[in-house]
Amino acid sequence: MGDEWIKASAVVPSKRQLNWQKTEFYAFCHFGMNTFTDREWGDGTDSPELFNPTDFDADQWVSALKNGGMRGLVLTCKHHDGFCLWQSKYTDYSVKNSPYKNGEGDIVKEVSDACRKQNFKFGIYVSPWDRHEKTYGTGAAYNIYFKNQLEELLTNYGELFCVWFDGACGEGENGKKQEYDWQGYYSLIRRLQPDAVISISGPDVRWCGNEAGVCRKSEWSVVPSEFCSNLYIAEHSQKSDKKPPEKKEMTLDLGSRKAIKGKNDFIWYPAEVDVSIRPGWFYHENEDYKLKSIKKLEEIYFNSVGANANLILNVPPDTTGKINQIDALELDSLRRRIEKEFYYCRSENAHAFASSEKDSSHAVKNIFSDDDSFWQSESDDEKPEIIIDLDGQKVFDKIVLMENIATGQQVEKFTVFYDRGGKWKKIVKSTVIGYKRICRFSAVKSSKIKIRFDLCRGKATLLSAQIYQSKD
Ligand code: FUL
Repeated sequence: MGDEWIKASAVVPSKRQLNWQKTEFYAFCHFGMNTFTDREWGDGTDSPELFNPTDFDADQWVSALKNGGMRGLVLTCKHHDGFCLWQSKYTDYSVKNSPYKNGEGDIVKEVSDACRKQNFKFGIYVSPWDRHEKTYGTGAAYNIYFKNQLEELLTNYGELFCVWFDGACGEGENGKKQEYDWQGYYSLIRRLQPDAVISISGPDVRWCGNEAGVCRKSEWSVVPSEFCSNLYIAEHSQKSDKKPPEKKEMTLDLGSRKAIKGKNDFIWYPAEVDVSIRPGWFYHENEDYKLKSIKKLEEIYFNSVGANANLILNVPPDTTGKINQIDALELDSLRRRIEKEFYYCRSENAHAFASSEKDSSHAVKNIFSDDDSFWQSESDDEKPEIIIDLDGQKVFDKIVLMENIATGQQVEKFTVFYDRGGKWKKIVKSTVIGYKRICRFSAVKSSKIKIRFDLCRGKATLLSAQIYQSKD
């Protein structure tokens, strides 16, 4: 006991997890029966006749989301009401019995085609909890049904970057109880879409634990494997549409040395922050003027993408079948605002010096390269330091650090200083870095920066360090 952190330091991400992490910011599109019934959770009894987008335009979705700075989208192909947005062979409760394109339409096809056309990643949300399907709650029969549907989605719509399984279930104590064949679902996905991550009720991506848009201050991607158990996930997921999980309900420390004491088994299980641009997940006209402010969205962005988590921001298309202009405009402003934050790159002509380098292929100059090369300290360097010379006095208000997570997550504590009249002055004192840590502070003017790695598990690494100034 006491050396759990050594074990944790050896855990690395899979290739699919690495690729997912690089996606950083993408959209959730909640669209389905609830869009037309003005509800959040349907009970599976609403007539397919109600599903009737009058001006459906998937290209418009992708353009609007791309213009918001996002890199992909995840579509709710089937929500808890069981209504399918594709022509499933296994149920009548789908678009085939709706007026949309006289029952000939396939929303999943149109959205996935639009994504591919615009080089946008595409992922699927399929709710395991199904309130329409009769076999739900009977065990094997429902599992066969679910796997059949999954197979349709996994084979007919091109490459998927993510399969999002919701842990929510509102059946309650006396409701139906379905034993899900999780391992069967997962092996089907691995076989048919080996590059897709399985998120939330799955082994690849961890739900941050709330729907308020915040992750932990110290978000570890390596956690004890118990956090990936389906039982644990179900217990912490939503049980009613009235009360979304809040931040105060989540466990605040999953991965620190203290938190992992006495644990034996660790996994790479990075966090995703899921939050909606509107109060609800589905479109409701009466929420048209209740969008989160740009300031709030920007804060969410920095506190997720900038704090070692990915951000899935829900933008629900409206009853016409388009992303509402209000949301599209907001996304446009958000992208502009974030671009302004990274207006000047102050590390363009910079040089770096390190207290140690493992060898010449792990030189500190690698932190400014765009490729996969990275810096690594010597094993006997207890408190490695990097000094960045900015090539003259520069004003800056941000430093973006990235560990080389392909070799694990190592940094536990670090401090950043700037040179003020020949003395080092502290500007940032923080915990984990992980994939990305965006440190923001009031603008300073200086020609040098020092990064000190105060506590690391394995050897400190940096894939990249960039210094920015925002435009006023
Ligand atoms: C929750 C669901 O119950 C909500 O309706 C929504 O889909 C959200 C992303 O997950 O658990």
